[in-house]
Amino acid sequence: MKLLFLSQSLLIGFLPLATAFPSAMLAAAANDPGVLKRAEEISKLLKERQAGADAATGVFEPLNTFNAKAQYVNVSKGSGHEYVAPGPNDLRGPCPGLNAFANHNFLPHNGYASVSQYIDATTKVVGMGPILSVFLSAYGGAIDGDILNWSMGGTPSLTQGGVTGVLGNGLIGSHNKYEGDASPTRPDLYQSGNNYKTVTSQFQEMIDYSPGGEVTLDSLTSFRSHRFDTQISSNPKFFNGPFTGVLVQPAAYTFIYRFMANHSAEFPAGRLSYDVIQSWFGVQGSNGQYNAVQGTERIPENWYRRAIEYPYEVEYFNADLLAAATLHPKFLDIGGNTGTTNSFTGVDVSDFTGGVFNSKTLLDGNNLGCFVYQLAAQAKPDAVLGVLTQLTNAVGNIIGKLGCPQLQAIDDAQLSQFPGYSQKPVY
Ligand code: HEM
Ligand SMILES: *[C@@H]1O[C@H](CO)[C@@H](O)[C@H](O)[C@H]1NC(C)=O
Ligand SMILES: *[C@@H]1O[C@H](CO)[C@@H](O)[C@H](O)[C@H]1NC(C)=O
Ligand SMILES: CC(=O)N[C@H]1CO[C@H](CO)[C@@H](O)[C@@H]1O
Repeated sequence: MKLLFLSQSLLIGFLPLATAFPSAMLAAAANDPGVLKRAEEISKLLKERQAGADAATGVFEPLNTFNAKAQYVNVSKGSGHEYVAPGPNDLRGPCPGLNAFANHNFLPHNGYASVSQYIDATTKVVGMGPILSVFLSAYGGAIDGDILNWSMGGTPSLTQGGVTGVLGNGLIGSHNKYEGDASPTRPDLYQSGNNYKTVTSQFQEMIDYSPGGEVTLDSLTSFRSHRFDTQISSNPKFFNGPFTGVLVQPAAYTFIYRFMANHSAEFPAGRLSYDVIQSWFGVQGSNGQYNAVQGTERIPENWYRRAIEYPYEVEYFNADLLAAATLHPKFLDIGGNTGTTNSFTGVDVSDFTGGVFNSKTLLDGNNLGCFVYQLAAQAKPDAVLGVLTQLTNAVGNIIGKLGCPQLQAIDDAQLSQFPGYSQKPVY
């Protein structure tokens, strides 16, 4: 049995974050006493079936605070953020949000950026909460780059990333570490040979799952369930990883509504029309005759981001994660197909985590949040996590805040039975 011991600093909890981060906001969020109360409220709504996948919306966005001036994102001509299509030397990858940011010069146009630049863009342009943003951005540095900088596409060339660019393989090269299976519009790596090009038919299916002209969190959650089942029945190497399946996969679905929807006084929590999602995903043509062109993701003109008062922070994301898993418990099944289609086998959560978590209590309190963020370490078993200060601080900040039971070790040998895990990707 191979045990991975998590570094001491990961377990301590509150460590100061680097000064570059918006520390006042972080401190305010970390001291918020309402976290558990809100989790209870949401699980009550779900148990009583008074709400669906969007149960968290009313709890986290109780008031209409729409402010057109503050939420408007100006991408019109002369703004400095007009759309510029990527050239052949620009890095673009599986994330439509980051691709769009680079196309609009909210991130460097070549697609290679520093952790601070990712934090700045995600918090300002779409209202990602600072703690979630620091975590996702720092994780990119640790997994995909050289800690300070990373590529949103593939491996940067020397000219794209300078001498520091040679260490990481970018988001495209992070299969099972950041990038995973059953994505909304991207294919599974071991089934299709690529993990980042938008598949037109998958985009069309997402629209078909969302009748009535708009895409909602409910429609996206049903679509995710369908994608999950489709990949089990078609990809012999389908793998639902502990981190990529349980944390990144839900983000790939909830971010669509939470970050891409347009906001207005009438729809303060957002309304995501076909036109708006089409632009964000870089899809040409019209319903029934779409043509997706990965890399051309675009922020629509006249678009209003989420409310300034209600950033999409860790607890909000966790609540969405919990709601989706309550509706479809299979989302939490860590495991995969064993080499043939429809052979999905799950690992025992309790065995996997040395008894700290088990599948029966995973949906209680903050257990699910604690589980997934501590698993962030699992994705980079070869690293001495103690030296990855940015990442360990970010994870420590989250698990300290959630009051987590301490995960001492992960038995990742259990995953070796899955070809989708044991096969090493070639980049
Ligand atoms: C630093 C912040 C971010 C990081 C590190 C990140 C990383 C990733 C990664 C690794 C994937 C691939 C996941 C998979 O295999 O399914 C992904 C997909 C995705 N991301 Fe991001 N992302 C970030 C911010 C954003 C933002 C701000 C948005 C929305 C504006 C966004 C929207 C999406 C969507 C919709 C997908 C799924 C694409 C598809 O398969 O259809 N992301 N992101
Ligand atoms: C958006 O930017 C353009 C170019 O700078 C400017 O002319 C326009 O007034 C701006 N729009 C708003 C609503 O601020
Ligand atoms: C966003 O909503 C406002 C208010 O309804 C509308 O004027 C604007 O055109 C919408 N933007 C997009 C991109 O649909
Ligand atoms: C090559 C490159 O872009 N390096 C950058 C990495 O990040 C640091 C810190 O933000 C920058 O100073 C470098 O220029």
